[in-house]
Amino acid sequence: MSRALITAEGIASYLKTDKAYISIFESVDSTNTLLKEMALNGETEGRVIIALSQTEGRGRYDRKFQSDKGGIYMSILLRPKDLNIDSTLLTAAAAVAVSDAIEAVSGKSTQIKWVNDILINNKKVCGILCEGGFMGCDSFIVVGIGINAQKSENGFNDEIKDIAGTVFDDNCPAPCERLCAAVIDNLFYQYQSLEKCEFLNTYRKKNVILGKKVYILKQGKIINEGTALEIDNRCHLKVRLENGEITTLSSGEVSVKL
Ligand code: BT5
Repeated sequence: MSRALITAEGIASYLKTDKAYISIFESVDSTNTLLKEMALNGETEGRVIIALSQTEGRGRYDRKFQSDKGGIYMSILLRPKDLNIDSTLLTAAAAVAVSDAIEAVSGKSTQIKWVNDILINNKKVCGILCEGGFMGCDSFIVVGIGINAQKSENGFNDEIKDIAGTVFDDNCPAPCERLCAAVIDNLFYQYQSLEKCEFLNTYRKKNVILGKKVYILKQGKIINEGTALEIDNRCHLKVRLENGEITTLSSGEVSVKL
């Protein structure tokens, strides 16, 4: 398998934005953890940490995110002035940014699964974890993006081998630097135009969940079921429950059979 080279200079050669400051690490525990620490120590908006593997890659609810070599594990630091920007909205905008970037660079079509998964052919190729924090009166958000660019040496572990996929096929050098640059450019574009919510149309259109039967989960256990009706302007999901009641989910877990 030929593994793509990823360097900060290589990514910079494709970047359009001048707002990103990129550091690359061979391996870290979690790029989100590292960047949150840096944010608390005063790091400025636009710092991007990319790791080629993570030992403690995290998903939501502290779930593990398999982060072997072959993937791209990226965190981007934002310091929004507008306190109405919440992590659900930013997660959705980031999902559109990444899915557009993957399509542009790989030529494959992607779907989004509310709220934070990107799929190719119904397999999860990317997960997004936005985490916020405060430093005095200033707030920050770390946008964490894990992309299965290429297969790892040992493949996916048993837990995810049936649900996970990769963006690029084996045996040809993957344009990972171009993908990183496209993700960063798209994310800054979406972030800067967040109040216009331009991403919402695409987010709704690409979402595999609308109209489908969904199970609402809590700590991995089904607590209710219904039909996904719509994604509102705050990217919350409206679900009609079996008993006819309508509930709105702001985040959380839903499972859908594709
Ligand atoms: C996510 O959580 O999918 C968010 C993942 C965010 C990872 C990035 S990598 C850079 C930054 N640093 C971090 O430490 N994290 C962020 P969630 O929706 O909770 O999904 C987690 C679930 O996805 C797991 O329970 C598995 O079922 C599945 N999963 C784990 N690793 C995966 C992988 N590599 N590819 C596809 N699915 C995976």
